[in-house]
Amino acid sequence: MNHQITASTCCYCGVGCGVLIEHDGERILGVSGDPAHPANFGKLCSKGSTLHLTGDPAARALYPELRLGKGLARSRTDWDTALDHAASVFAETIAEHGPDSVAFYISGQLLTEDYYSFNKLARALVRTNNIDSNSRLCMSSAVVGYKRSLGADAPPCNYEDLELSDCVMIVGSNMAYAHPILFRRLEEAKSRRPQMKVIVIDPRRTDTCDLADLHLAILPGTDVALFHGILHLLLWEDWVDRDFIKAHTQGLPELKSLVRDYTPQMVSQLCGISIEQLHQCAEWVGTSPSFLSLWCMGLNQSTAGSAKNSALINLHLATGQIGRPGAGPFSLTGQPNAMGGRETGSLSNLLPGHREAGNAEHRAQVAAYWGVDQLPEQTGLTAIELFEQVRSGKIKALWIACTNPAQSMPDQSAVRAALQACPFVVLQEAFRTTETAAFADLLLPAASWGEKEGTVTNSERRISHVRQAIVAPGETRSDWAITVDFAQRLEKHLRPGQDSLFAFDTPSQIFDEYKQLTRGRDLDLSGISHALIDRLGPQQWPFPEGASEGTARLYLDGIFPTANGRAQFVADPYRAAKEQRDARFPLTLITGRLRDQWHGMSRTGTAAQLFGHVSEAVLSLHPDELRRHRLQPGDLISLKSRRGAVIVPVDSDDSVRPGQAFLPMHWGDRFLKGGVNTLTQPAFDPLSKQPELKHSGVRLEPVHLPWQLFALIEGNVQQHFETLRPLCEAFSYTSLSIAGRERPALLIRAASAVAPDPQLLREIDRCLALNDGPVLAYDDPRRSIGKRVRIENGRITAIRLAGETLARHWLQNLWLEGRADEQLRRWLLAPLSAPPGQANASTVGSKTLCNCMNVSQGAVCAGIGRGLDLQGLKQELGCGTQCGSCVPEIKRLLAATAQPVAVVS
Ligand SMILES: Nc1nc2c(c(=O)[nH]1)N[C@H]1C(S)=C(S)[C@@H](COP(=O)(O)OP(=O)(O)OC[C@H]3O[C@@H](n4cnc5c(=O)[nH]c(N)nc54)[C@H](O)[C@@H]3O)O[C@H]1N2
Ligand SMILES: Nc1nc2c(c(=O)[nH]1)N[C@H]1C(S)=C(S)[C@@H](COP(=O)(O)OP(=O)(O)OC[C@H]3O[C@@H](n4cnc5c(=O)[nH]c(N)nc54)[C@H](O)[C@@H]3O)O[C@H]1N2
Ligand code: SF4
Ligand SMILES: [Mo]
Repeated sequence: MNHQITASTCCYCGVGCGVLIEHDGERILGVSGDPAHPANFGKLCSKGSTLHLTGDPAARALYPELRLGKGLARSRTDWDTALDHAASVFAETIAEHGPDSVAFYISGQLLTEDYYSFNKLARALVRTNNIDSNSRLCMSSAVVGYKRSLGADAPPCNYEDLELSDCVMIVGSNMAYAHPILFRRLEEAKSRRPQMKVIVIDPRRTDTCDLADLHLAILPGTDVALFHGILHLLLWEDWVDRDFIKAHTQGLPELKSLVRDYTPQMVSQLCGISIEQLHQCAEWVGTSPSFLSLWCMGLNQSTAGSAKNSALINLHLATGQIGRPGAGPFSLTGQPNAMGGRETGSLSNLLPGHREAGNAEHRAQVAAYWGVDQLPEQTGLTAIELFEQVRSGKIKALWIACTNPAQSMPDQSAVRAALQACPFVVLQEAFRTTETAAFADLLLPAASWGEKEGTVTNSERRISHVRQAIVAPGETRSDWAITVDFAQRLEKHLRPGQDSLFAFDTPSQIFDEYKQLTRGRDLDLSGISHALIDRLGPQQWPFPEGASEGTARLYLDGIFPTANGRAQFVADPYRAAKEQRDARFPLTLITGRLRDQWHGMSRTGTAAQLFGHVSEAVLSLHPDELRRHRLQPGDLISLKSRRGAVIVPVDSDDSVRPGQAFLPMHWGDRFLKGGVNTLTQPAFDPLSKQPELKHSGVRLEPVHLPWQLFALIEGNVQQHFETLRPLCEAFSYTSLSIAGRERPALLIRAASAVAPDPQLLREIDRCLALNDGPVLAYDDPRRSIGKRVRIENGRITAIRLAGETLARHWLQNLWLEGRADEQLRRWLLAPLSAPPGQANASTVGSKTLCNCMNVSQGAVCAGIGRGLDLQGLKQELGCGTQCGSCVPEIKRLLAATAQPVAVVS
C-alpha cells in the first residue's frame, strides 16, 4: 500500500489545529497533530485525534438526488440534470417573484473559496442580499461587538497571549470542551506560572472551572450587569488607565454615568454572586499587569449579545489592556472558518473585505471590482427572519449548504414547517442522514474534510491551507465547484451572452480574485496566496502585498479603525434575558456542548468511540430540583417550553444551580425524538440578530411510560439506523447511540405508555434479526414482557428487551465482553428476576473518560480508591497521557473523592 502524509487542518473548531493525514490516496488511515502548525504544535484533542474514525462512508451522500414533486421520494440523478434543473427553478422564481424570493443559508464550516463563490453568486448574479449563515447563531454578536467598540471585526490577539497573560477571564466559554487545545495551552502556562489568575464566569461549574482561581456562577444572562459592576469598581478604586483613555478612546462620560448605578449591592443581587467575589474579580482585572478575556456562546447567544460583547470590551479600554502581549478582548471562534465567512461577507449585512451591504460606497467598490453595474440595496434577511419568510411563502427557493437547520435552529416546529412549505429546497451536504436532508428536493453530495482544498482562518486571524488528501468518494464534488457550476448555468438564464463572472477552475484562482477585495482594508491579506502558505506556513492577517510576515497583534499603537482612530466606550444598560423564570416555566434551560460530539453529530455520531463519554441526552438538574420534583436519576420527564416538549431522562448534577437545567445541544430528532431545539426560542439581539439559544423558560412534567424497550444490534450500524429509526416513531421516548469500539452496535432505548402493537415488535425483531436462528427467547404476553437474545459463536450479537429493561446494563456488558455464558441462559429462564449480582448495575462506571487510551470512569475511580494521584493514574492506566481532554474530569473525580461527598454521575 502506498502510504502518504498530507498536512491539512482539523475540520472542527475555530482553534484551527494542523493535522497530518495518513492515507493511501483513497482512504484516510490515521491522523496526528502537525508539529509545525503554530495553533497546536502537534497536539490534537479527542475530536481531532479521532477524525479518521468518524464519517461512516455508509452515511455519505454520494450522488445527486432529485424529487420531482412534493410527497414523492427523491431519486438518483446526474450532475447535469441536477444543476440544470436547479438553475431553471431559480431563474423562473427570480423572473416571476424577483431576486428576493430566493435565499442562501450557508455555514461557518465552508472554506473561504466556497464562501466567496456563494457571495458573488447571491449578490452579483442573483442580486439579492438574502445570504446568511449559521454564524448568525454563533458569532454575529461578536462581530457587532468588535465593530461597535473597536471599529472593525478583528480579534486583536494571538494564541501566545494565553501563555503570557497575568489574568485570564474566561466568560461564557467552556474551553475545556469546546476549544480543548487552547485550554491545554492555558493549563500548561498556569502550571508554569501558578501566580497567573484565571477567572471563569459561567452559570454552570464546567470542567473549565478546574483551572479557575475564581468562578463566578452568575445567573444566566446577567453578564452586562456584572461587567458594569466591575467597571464601577475600577473607576471607584482608580484601577483605570487614564492616559490610555484620554489618548485612545471616547464615550467614557456617558458610560460613567450609566455604571454609577451598578453598585456592588445591586450587581451582586442581579448576578447572584457575593460582593466579595465581585471585588476580587475587579481587583484582579484592574491590578494585573496584563488582562486577557476569552469568550464564546455564553455571551453571543443572547438577546443582549451585542451589549455583552461591548460591555466586556469596555473593561479593556478602561484599563488600557489591549494592543500588547498577554492582553486584549479575544473572542473564541466557534466553527473552523467562521472567521473566513466574516471576511468574505457571508452574513446578509456584510460584503467581502469587511464591508457593509448597507453602505453605498462599499457596494459600488465591490460592484466595480466584479464588473457589474450595481449590487442590491434591499437589506438581506438574517437566519431567523429568513426561515420566517420561507414559512410565510415569501421565499420560494432556498439553497442550504453545509449546515443542518432542521437540527440547529431554535424553535424547530417553525423551522421544519418552513422547510416543508418551501417549494424548492436545495441541500449541499456531505451526509445524506441529517435532519435537513429529509426536506431536500435536491440533494447535492459534497466532498468533505480530507477530500477538498481551500483556506480557513482561525480565531487568531491565521489563514491555513486546507489540503486534499484523498479522492472525493462517489460523485461528490467540492463546495466551490458545485457553486461555480450552478452559477455558470444560472448565468445562461440571467446574463445570456455575457462573459462569465465565474471563470474559476481552481480554489487558488478564487482566492486570488477574493484577496484583492481586502487590499487597503483592515484585514488586508493581499500578500497571501495558497503558494505562500505552502512556503511560509499559516499566516495571520493583515498581510498586505509586499509584507514578509503576518501580524501577531493589532492596535499596538492605540489607533483603532474608527473614523477618528479612537475606540468607543459603549453605554448599553443591562437587559434581562427574554424568558425569565415564572410560575408556569420555573426553570431556565441552558444548552451547550459536550466534549466529544460535534453539533448535529452527522460525523461524530457515526463512531462508537465518541459516544463513550456521554451516550444519551440527559437533562442535568441540581439535586434540590430532583428532590423537589420527587425524581430519581434516570427517570423520564417531559421537558416543556412555550414552543414544544421533549422527553428525556434526568440526572443529578450539582454543577448546575437550582432553578436551572442543562441539556447538550447535539441531539436532533434523529438521535432523540423531537430534538433539543424543539424547546429553544427564536428571540434575537436587536443589533446582531443572534438568537437566545442559551436561555429558554421550561418546566418539568411527569410522564408515565412504564412500557420500555432496549435493543442492541451489531453490524452495519448505518443500515440498522435507517430501518429501525422510523419504527421508533410509535414510542413517546426514543434515544439512539452507538457502542463498542471493535464491533460497533446500534443501541436503542424507547418508552411508551402502553405496549405497542405486537406487529410492530415483530417488525423490530425482524430488523434485529431476532425472529429466527440462534435466538433465546422469553415471552410473557399477559404482562407485555418479552426478551430475546441472539447468540452466535458463543457471543451475543443482538438483544431486545420489551416491557421492562432492568437487565440492560448487565446484558450490554456481557455483549461488550463477548460472553454468553450459563448465567445468561439461566437468567433467560426466569428473566423477571434481577440480573445476577448486578441488580442496579449502571453504565456510569463503563463511561469512557479517556478516549485515546480507552480508560473507563470505573477504572479511574478504582485507581483513585487504591490511592493513585493524577500522576499515578497516568502512569498505571495511561489515561490523560495523549490528547489530555479528560484531565479536567479526572481531576474533578480526584477532588470529589478527597471530600466526603462524591458526586460521580
Ligand atoms: N466538543 C465540541 N466543541 C466545539 C463545538 C462542538 O459542537 N463540540 N462547536 C464549536 C462551535 S461552532 C462553537 S460556537 C463553540 C462554542 O463553545 P462554547 O461557547 O464554549 O460552548 P457552549 O457549551 O455552547 O457554551 C459555553 C458556556 O456558556 C455558558 N453560559 C450559558 N449562559 C450563559 C450566560 O448568560 N453567561 C455566561 N457567562 N455564560 C453562559 C454555558 O453554561 C456553557 O458552559 O464550540 C466549538 N467547539
Ligand atoms: N440549542 C442550541 N442550538 C445551537 C447552539 C447551541 O449552543 N444551543 N449552537 C449554535 C451554533 S454556535 C452553531 S455554529 C450551530 C451549528 O449548527 P449546524 O451548522 O447545523 O451544525 P453541523 O451539524 O456542524 O452542520 C454542518 C453540516 O455540514 C455537513 N458537512 C460536513 N462537511 C461538509 C462539507 O465539506 N460540505 C458540505 N456542503 N457539507 C458538509 C455536515 O454533515 C453537517 O450536517 O448550531 C447552533 N445551534
Ligand atoms: S481543538 Fe480539537 S477540535 Fe479544535 S481544531 Fe484542534 S483538534 Fe480540532
Ligand atoms: Mo458555533
